[in-house]
Amino acid sequence: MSAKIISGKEIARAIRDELNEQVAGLAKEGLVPGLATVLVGEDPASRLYVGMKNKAAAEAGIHSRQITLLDSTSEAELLALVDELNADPQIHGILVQLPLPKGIDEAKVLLAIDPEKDVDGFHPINVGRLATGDPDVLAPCTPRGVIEMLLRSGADPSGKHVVVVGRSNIVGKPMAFLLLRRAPGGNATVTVAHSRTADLGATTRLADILVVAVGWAGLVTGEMIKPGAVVIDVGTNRVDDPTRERGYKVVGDVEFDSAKEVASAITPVPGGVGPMTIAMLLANTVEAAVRQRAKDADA
Ligand code: NAP
Ligand code: LUD
Repeated sequence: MSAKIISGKEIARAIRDELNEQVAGLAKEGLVPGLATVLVGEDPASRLYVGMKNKAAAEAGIHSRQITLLDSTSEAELLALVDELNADPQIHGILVQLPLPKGIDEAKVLLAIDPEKDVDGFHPINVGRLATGDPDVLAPCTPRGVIEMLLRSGADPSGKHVVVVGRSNIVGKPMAFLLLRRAPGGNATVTVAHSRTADLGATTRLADILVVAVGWAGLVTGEMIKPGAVVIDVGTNRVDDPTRERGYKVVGDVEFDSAKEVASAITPVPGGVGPMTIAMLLANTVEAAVRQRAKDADA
């Protein structure tokens, strides 16, 4: 048996086509959604992701502003930039790419972003709204992308046992909260595993839907998967590959070749969750712009 491949690339394309139309409609009403991305330092992967985000925003007709700061930027300078973006009426979404260089307190920076402009959904206010089940919250892009992929590929998590491997603030925890929501894409029974989980294989084998976000190439193998399960691989790991010009290839946290023989459906890496993260960032930016307009009209 070989699993169906859930193409994030194709689903993201469909979502981005829908957004193009929505943005064109808003432009006719005089609203151009604006996104600011902030990259601090030289990390090549972060540079690549931020570049892809800005390109995607521009393609969608979203006004995008990329601010690149030196690795030596102080916390005070970054906080001053966030304040400036908070006050800029052309900017509806602010994204500070993580991780930040040592010496900058990530929590402090996330707390400084206006929660209404927090298109990553990382501000504690939004984390709390997600945890309490607020249907209107801006939810983190990667887990929101996973939910969209499940729904659009016919794997509704409602009533299913979903095992999430990883408990980070950017993927694992918000993933669990979205799956628990009493809302479309939610209503799952959720187990969250992590590095202290005693028997990872026994836990992952319980999953009807398995979401893996660890950062360890090939950690989950076919024998750790229940036959027929749906497998979502969030991992994006660069491993050396001298046969390629750039010297590396990108692989997931799931050992694709063994997993595809056991799962009923599986996401590839690349071309799986990654493109969904970017599509959801655009969706959050458009949503933020529409809400800010409504709020300004009320004021
Ligand atoms: P992270 O902050 O490093 O968290 C990793 C999580 O995995 C932690 O909760 C850790 O447990 C757990 N873990 C580590 N080793 C484990 C093991 N042997 N068994 C079980 N759990 C283990 O990483 P992250 O930011 O969530 O990212 C995870 C992966 O997803 C990375 O490859 C990242 O590049 C990728 N990612 C991709 C996208 C995308 O859009 N495609 C977006 C975000 C992240 P403890 O909490 O106990 O340490
Ligand atoms: N910080 C993210 N840090 C890292 N891969 C992403 C990501 C696209 N504030 C903030 O964007 O949401 C974020 N907000 N993150 N990530 C990871 C995480 C952040 C990772 C991969 C991709 C975004 C992506 O499109 C391509 C794919 O999987 O097809 C592969 C690209 C390659 O490396 O060749």
